[in-house]
Amino acid sequence: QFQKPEDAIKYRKASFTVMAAHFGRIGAMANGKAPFDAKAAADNAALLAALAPLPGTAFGPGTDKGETRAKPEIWTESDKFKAGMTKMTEEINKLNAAAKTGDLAQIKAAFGGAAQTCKSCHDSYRKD
Ligand code: ASC
Repeated sequence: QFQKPEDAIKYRKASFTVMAAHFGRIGAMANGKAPFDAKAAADNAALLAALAPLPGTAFGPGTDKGETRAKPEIWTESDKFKAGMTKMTEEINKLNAAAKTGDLAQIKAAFGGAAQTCKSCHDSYRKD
């Protein structure tokens, strides 16, 4: 799938970067820092749902070294790491469903759940 380990590392970082941009746009609305725009929320959430499965495909063998903050536990506890990635995609799918309703309260709740899954993997598996 990737020619070289550094290609996988670039790919996963790029996908997280794009996800953070779209997640942040919903977050700004959820946190009252930007006016609520139901269509923008739904568009951003739909993109996120498409993007969420991507980064997890790029943590294969040999991608633990190089320009990465990935901790070795990703590979030594790979079942737990994969479960975290699955949980993240599930919470993003819930956020997408919430965003389709156009109801800000539902979006806020789902945003919080999704953000928690980002944070928990960062706490366990990312060097600061
Ligand atoms: C974001 C972003 C993250 C998560 C995380 C949630 O907007 O870029 O990595 O939310 O900060 O705690």
